Amino acid sequence: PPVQVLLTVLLTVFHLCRCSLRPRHCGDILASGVSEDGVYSVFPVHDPDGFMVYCDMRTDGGGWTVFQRREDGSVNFFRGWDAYRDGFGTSTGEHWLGLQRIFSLTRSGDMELRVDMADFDNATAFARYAHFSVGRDSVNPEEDGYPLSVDGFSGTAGDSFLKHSGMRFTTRDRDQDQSENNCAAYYQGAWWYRNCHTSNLNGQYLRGGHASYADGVEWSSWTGWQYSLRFTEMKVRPRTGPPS
Ligand SMILES: [Ca+2]
Repeated sequence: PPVQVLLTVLLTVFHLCRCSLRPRHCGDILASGVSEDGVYSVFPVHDPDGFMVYCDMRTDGGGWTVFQRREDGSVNFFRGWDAYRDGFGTSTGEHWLGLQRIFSLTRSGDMELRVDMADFDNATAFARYAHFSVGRDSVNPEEDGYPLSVDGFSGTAGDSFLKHSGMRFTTRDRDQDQSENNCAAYYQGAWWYRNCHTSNLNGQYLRGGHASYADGVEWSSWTGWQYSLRFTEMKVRPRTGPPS
């Protein structure tokens, strides 16, 4: 009947407008017709003030909201709790978006995670996880330590993240890992350490092979514990792909 058709049209238009004006994440921005990589404002459902993010609109269909990037060692990643909670660096370069924002992005929908990586010989690999969230079941995510929930691996880099699922975030000044030491201090990073890690993407930017053990930008299933990657990027989008 015409009334139902009209309603469907109106709802579609309303949805498109809402997504264009107040996109929740880069997936909404892509769905509104924008397909250029770059920095955009997003407004997660429970974060009305919004914030700026870098959108990867090309990789595997695009619509990825980037929350971590390493690429040249220009930004110091060996920082304390407040910095990891609030974020640091610049969206177009090396940065960490911040645990509170990652929580905002992943709390309301079922997001997938993609980790893109490159070494110093221009080889690339990726890891993808069908389910990813931070602090999703927490009443107070910061008090809870922004626990990681990740599942459903696929990709070419091998899995170096599943063993971290369920762990709280540890920084050099807030030890929430399962080691008698502080894994962040020991491995010069900040991560959802257990005892201690199979990946350390916020470690020191050591530029390829290094003599020290596991304190660089490591993804052990791809390059072991003594190779610091040239490039890493962590990004999320809705698991079912960009909404239409
Ligand atoms: Ca400890």
